[in-house]
Amino acid sequence: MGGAVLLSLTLAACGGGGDSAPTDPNPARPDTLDVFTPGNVFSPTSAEIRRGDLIRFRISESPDRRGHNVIFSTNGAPANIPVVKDTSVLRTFNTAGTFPYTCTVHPGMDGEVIVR
Ligand SMILES: [Cu+2]
Repeated sequence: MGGAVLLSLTLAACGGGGDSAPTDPNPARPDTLDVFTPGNVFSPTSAEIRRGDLIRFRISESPDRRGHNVIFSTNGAPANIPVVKDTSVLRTFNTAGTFPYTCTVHPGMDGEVIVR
């Protein structure tokens, strides 16, 4: 009995392999969409989701090794993300609208989230 519990805990801790992203507590709903930073761009540049869904910003090391941030510029947007690298950060969008954001480390590195 106790051995079975220990085994399941061990398996849970090892699950996911190399994916270090935070675990979605409800995989069916809401949905989570990944936005990557391949170089000094956000991809996809324009991410469309439904209200209540999440964006997982998968922020990698930038070519200049400074990392990236995500700074929103409109009301109703989730909290900004400070400069990070090699990290995934989840943000929930509970308000419909278009939410542009920028990385202030790299001028011109812009994106938007469209919430239907
Ligand atoms: Cu950047």
